[in-house]
Parts: sequence; C-alpha cells; structure tokens
Amino acid sequence: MWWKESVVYQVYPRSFNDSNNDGIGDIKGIIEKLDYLAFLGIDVIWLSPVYQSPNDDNGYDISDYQAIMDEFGTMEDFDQLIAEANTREINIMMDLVVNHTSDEHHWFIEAKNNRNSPYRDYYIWKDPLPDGSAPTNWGAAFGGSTWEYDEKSGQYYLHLFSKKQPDLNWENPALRNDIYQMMLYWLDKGVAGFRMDVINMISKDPSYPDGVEQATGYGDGGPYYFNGPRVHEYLQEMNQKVLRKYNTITVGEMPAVNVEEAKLYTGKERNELNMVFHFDHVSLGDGKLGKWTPQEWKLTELKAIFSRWQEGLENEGWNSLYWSNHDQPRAISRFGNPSRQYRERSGKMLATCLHMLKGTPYIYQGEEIGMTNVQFDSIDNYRDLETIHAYHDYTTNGLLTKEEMLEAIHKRSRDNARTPMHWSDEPEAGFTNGVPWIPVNPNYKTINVRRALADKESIFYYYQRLINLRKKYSVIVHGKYQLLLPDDEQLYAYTRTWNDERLLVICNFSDQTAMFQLPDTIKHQTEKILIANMDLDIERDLKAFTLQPYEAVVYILN
Ligand code: TEU
Ligand code: CA
Repeated sequence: MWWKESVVYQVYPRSFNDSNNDGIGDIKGIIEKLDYLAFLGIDVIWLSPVYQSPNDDNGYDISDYQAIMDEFGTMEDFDQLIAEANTREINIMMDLVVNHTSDEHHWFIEAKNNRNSPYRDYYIWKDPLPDGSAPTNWGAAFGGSTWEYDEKSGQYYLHLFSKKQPDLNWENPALRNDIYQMMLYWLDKGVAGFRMDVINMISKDPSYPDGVEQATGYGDGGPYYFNGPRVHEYLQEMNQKVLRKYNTITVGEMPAVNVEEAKLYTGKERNELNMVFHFDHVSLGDGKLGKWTPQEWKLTELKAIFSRWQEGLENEGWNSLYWSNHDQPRAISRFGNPSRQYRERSGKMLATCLHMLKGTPYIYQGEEIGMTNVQFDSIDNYRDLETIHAYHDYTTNGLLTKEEMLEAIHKRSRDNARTPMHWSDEPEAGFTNGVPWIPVNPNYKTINVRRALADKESIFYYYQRLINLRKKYSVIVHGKYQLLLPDDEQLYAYTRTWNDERLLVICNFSDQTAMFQLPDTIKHQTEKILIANMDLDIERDLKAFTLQPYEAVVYILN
C-alpha cells in the first residue's frame, strides 16, 4: 500500500518544459527537471497522455497506445524517463484513456471503412431513428450531439466527448483483451500504474434512452453512462487480468461519482481500484450552464463535501486529494486569493488544508510555486477545444454574451492550468526559446521556479515541508478525520487521530481575521506547532484565539 504514503505530482507534458525549442513541452524536457521534482520530494509523477495522437484534445484522443507522440519524443526517451525517474525513487503513473480512442486510431479507421471488420464492434454504432435523427438526444461534453452520422454505413457512432473521440464498446471481449494487453506492455516497461480517464463512463445502459433536456437543448445522457451496469465487472476483470500481477497505483477519474459508488470502486475486498477522483468540490458554484455560469459558493459547502468523503471512505476505501489539474482552474484562483497581498499565504493555506486530510495528495504542476489563472482578452489566445466550442455555441445561441463568456473563461477555462510552467523570469518563462503553443501567463516575471527556490519562505519550500512531514508522521497518512466547527464560514478546522498521535488543523479561508474556539470535546495538555504559514511569534491560548486572513496552522496535541 505504498500509494497511501505517496505524494503524486501531475505533469502536463505539453506545458511543462520544452527541450528542443519547438514551443511544445516534451519528454526530454521532463527528464531535465527530474532533479527539481526529486528536490520537492514527490514520489510519483502522473504523466498526462504521451501516446501518439492528432491532438484534437491534447493527447486525450489516442491514435496509437503503444507509440509516443512525435512532438514529445521517442520510445527511447520514454524508457530513459522511467530509468532516470527510478534512480531518484520516483515512479511514473501513466494516463490510461480507454473510454474512447482517436478517430485516427487504426481500429476506428477499419471500423469505419468496413462494416464487416472485427473492429466495427470495437465502437458503438446505431441506426438512425425512423425520421433519420440521432439515436438519443444526448449532448456531448465538447458541444453538439454525442452521435456523429457516418454516410458510408448509414449509421451513427457514439462520442461522449468530441467527434474525434469515438467511444469504445466495452461489451466486446476482444476489445477488452486488447486493452489489457496494452496495459501489460506499459507495466512490463516499468510504469507503476495508471490514472484512468473517465473510467466510470465505459459501461453504457444498453437501452440508450433519451435524457432530460438541458439549457443547451440537448438531453443529459449522464444517468445512462456514469457508473453503468457492467463497470464494476469490467474493472474487476481488469484487476484480475492485469493490475493484480503488479504492485500498482491506480486512480479512476470519475465525473458524477458519489461516496457510495466510490466504496465499490475502492473497497479493500473488491479488487478494483485504489482511489477515485470525484468532482464534488471542483463543481462548487456551478450554475445553469455548469462552470460557464459560475456562482458564489460557501466554505460550509466545501467542508461538507470533504467531510462526507473523509468519513465515507474511512476504513472502506481511500481518498485522492486535489485542488487542481489540467481540466481545472489554478487552485489559488479557485479556492484561495490570487491578489499580491494574499497569493502566497492563501497558497500555503490551501496546501496545508489538503495535505493534512486523509488520502493521497496530488499536486498539479505550478501549484507548488503558486501559479494563478490567466486572463487572455481574446478568445484567439485560447487553445482548449472545450473552451473554444463553448464560447462559440453559447454566444451564437444567445445563452451568454461574449463578455459573460470571457469572464467565465477567465474563472474556469481548462487553459488556466495549461499555460506553460514558469521556470524563470527569462522570455517565455524559461519554458522554451521558441514560440510556446499557448501564450505564457504574463505574471511569470514574479511567479517562477527560480525565484521560489531562492526564497526560503516560498510556497515551494512549504510544499517540500508538507511532503517531508508525511514521511515522518503516521498520523498524517493514517489518522482518522474529525470535522470541527461545521457551521463556521471562515475556518476549516479538523483533527486527525492515530493511536496516541493527534493533529489539530485550522485554516482560515477568508480575507478577514477569524476567531477560533476549541470545542470542549477536545481535551489536551500541551500543544506544539507542526507547521504554519505565518511566523507570528506570539503566545496563543488554544482555547480561543484570532487567526489572520488565510492563516493556516497545524498543532500536535498531547
Ligand atoms: O476529463 C473528463 C471530464 O469529465 C472533465 O473534467 C472534462 O474535462 C470536462 O469537460 C471539464 O469541464 C478527462 C480528461 O481529464 C480531459 O482532459 C479530457 O478532455 C476528457 O477526459 C476526455 O478524454
Ligand atoms: Ca519540444
């Protein structure tokens, strides 16, 4: 269960480090930065997809599962990455995207060309309804219908994401077997496990009913493909045929998963996955058009979400912990405060709050230096297909104005996380000497790795300390979670208890001072600060004291 003690760092290769100045991050670029990651102290790198891909969705549309994307390098580079990472005691976790392939994968090309090909049934084809329309009213994640008509065969194929990402038919045993063989290929190479893309969407309700109509005019097919009828059977089979043969780390990315389902996916005796990524906290404030109509949210809601997961999986499964990833805005912009005054302090506060929870923490590249959202003033600077499609769809059908849409993009676009990593204050943030595939965030001059490494008080060193503490204190890994002050709208306070070790974590999520009062139920004799994001040098009475804006402090209680 080494994965319970690990800290994972997500690399989005396209935006991490460009070694040959073509403007695109690559595998050699990652190798150049392994010493940096080892210094931070992380145990595992989750690598977003590096497989051959036409990049309709930046590698989440795979055309060859056993080849490396030309822009990222060669298989030799990849083998070297594993070897060099392993010398630094870092494991590599691959992204496994098997709900769909690219429409340029040879399986799909053959399926499309020949109705009698064995690959036809690797995908989901349906006849049109009698009036010629699509088999269901479902809307796709990146706009339009989930069904694309194929003239040649007179059938539609299903794509829950873009039309260049046809869904695989997991009902077909030969397809499943091909996927398992491919996974074995990577495990034999020495990768340590998989982050499984939308893995709770692989089993569809075979009756394909219409969904409830949404503001977009399309139906919500979610109930018919999230956590579908055979998904647990497939994951148990995958475990049996692949995962159990290795000492792997696995995390399933699962939109629309709840705690009860997660117990089934991660339960000790169930032999499916180690962890899931749920979307509850990152969906806070979603409005009528989801993230494109962002609303205010409350700390009490965030606490209720984390507490439900912490308590729900206690002894029954295992949590993954994250604020951000390549699909989400930057953590500080979303949950903290990116202003000059509070960026660093709120970044450390968020890190404290997350890393002291029970579960395996994930750090998204740049989070450790406190990178923030980007505000491009023109849609032309955005590259993400989801952002671009939503902008065009919602502004043409009159659901949002261009100004409203751009404002929402500034808050929630996936490209917030995808601008290049800031290595230094040199041009293009030291990411490339060429022209980056997406513009850099102009604030790289003040927020960058070089500067963070030169400042002992930086967010970087704070993350390094949090990671080191995890190695020293079992209570951080195993302690039982208990929420304090559930109704407080400023403070997130909780305890972690493991044998005779006990932690008290207090985080101020607001830009105002906040009064903490220790509940009578918490008895202790002495306290000692384990880590804090402010150096206040004052005596405090734990029974009641005032926290500064965005202050975070962790006590060991005895
Ligand atoms: O994401 C799946 C998912 O449901 C979302 O987070 C998605 O990005 C959503 O549109 C956000 O609003 C995974 C990958 O992480 C994402 O990058 C891919 O685009 C997607 O699957 C398809 O492979
Ligand atoms: Ca490159």
